[in-house]
Amino acid sequence: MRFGFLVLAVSASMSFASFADAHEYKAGDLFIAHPAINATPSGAKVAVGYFTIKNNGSADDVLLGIDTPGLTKRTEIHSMTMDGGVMKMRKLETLTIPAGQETKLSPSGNHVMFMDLDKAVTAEDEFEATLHFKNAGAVKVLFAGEPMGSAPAIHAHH
Ligand SMILES: [Cu+2]
Repeated sequence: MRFGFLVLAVSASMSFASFADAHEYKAGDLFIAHPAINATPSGAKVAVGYFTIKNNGSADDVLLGIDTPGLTKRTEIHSMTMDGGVMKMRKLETLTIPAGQETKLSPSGNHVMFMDLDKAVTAEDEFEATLHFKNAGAVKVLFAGEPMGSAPAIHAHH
């Protein structure tokens, strides 16, 4: 158990240091706000992440993939659709970020899915990630833990 305690102590001090940041990122024409990851119950194998991207440019960009090596080797982009009253998630190979528009990822729409987790995510966690865009290139961000159930799960209005 001593190992577990050390891991907790390290992640707590990391999040303390970086919470002072505004938690927004600019990369070329893209403005990325508040990458968040939902806390999970213990034993959960997946966690949901989301953020908002504003594309201020005149060309579409494309999100090609996400790396989160400190959390999992497998991070995917998913769509969420209602099919006969059942929510269905599908893996998207890429996600287009249209020019001049704001693209919102959320637990009830397109989202990031962190797969094959071997430990629970807490609201105090933060995970470094690299977002890979076709035009804007590689963008380093932090996914900040959100308390369980804090996200608007059903409530998506566009
Ligand atoms: Cu998913």
